[in-house]
Amino acid sequence: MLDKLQEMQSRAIAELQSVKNLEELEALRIRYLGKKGELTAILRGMGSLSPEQRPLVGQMANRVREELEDKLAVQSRLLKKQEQEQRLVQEKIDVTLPGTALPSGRLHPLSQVTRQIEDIFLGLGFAIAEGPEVELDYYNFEALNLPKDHPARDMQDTFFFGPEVLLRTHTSPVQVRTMESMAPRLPVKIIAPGKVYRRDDDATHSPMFHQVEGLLVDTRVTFAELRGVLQVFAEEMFGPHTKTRFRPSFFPFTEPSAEVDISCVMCGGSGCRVCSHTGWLEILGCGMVHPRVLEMSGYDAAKVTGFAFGMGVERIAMLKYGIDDLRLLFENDLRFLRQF
Ligand code: 2U9
Repeated sequence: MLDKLQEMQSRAIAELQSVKNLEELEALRIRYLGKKGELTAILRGMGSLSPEQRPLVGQMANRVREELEDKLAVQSRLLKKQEQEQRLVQEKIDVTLPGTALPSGRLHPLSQVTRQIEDIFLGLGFAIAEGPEVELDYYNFEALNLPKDHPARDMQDTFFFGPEVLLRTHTSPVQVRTMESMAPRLPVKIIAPGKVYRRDDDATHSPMFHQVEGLLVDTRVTFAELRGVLQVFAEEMFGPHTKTRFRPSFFPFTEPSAEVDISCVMCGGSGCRVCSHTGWLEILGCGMVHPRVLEMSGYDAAKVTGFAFGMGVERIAMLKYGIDDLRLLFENDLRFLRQF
């Protein structure tokens, strides 16, 4: 049995010299020292030995195991080093090469336009105000002088959660809430950007869209100042040659009220398909805040005046970028969005 062990050891050491990689080395280890390996098999045969021989063979077996384990460890380190050196030669990594650039994301065109509008009004001294999208009937309608029988209150136009709770149909409740919390302090000079909801869904209407409304309340605020502010806005948004015109209109919350057109962004005013050959494009509505609206939010209409305006962000974006279908803004098709 001692001879058998000796022979096995010599054979294992000889084989070890010709092992070419770590897989072969592991296979060799299992073959000789594994649970079902040769050494285990030899040790199993010890049962037939005499009590004198048994410890001798046991000691020898342990020595063989230790020696083989040492040699395997040495060979393993050697092979690992060789494989690593080979990889370094083969891979030839040039750490000075520039990395692979990741495509950078961008803001949705509606977010970009909203920020442009915000920047223009921030530059004019307005602050940005925000408020809830789920609103009370009082802030969305009542406080804005929209009487109980006004068509905008119809279920056809408004998403109601209950008799007094709804999705805001404009951002005006933000201005009402701001006035209510500030009164009687002056000036109130804010814009209210955000999502609004109306029960409309076709090529030119989306049930959710974005507005930016503005409000300036102070002593001696005039319609002339409203015109000046909106002229600056039009020029900064659509270019320095942009003209504006005001047409009389009606809103329950402003008196007088007006609709504002800009000279056509496509033809400059000479008339084209975009402006239906009128030379003008409607961009927003505005007016002097109705005295009843001022009073309801805690201001003395005999002492203060105010102007307000409201615009649809989708419409501004479509005019600015020449987008002809509102739905493109909501489909999230990257081929479209990547253009902005
Ligand atoms: C308060 C008082 C007055 C906000 C105003 C408009 C005129 C207007 C439309 C533009 C396109 C809505 O998105 S749209 O369909 N808005 O024409 N909005 S004046 O007037 C206010 C707001 C708040 C306290």
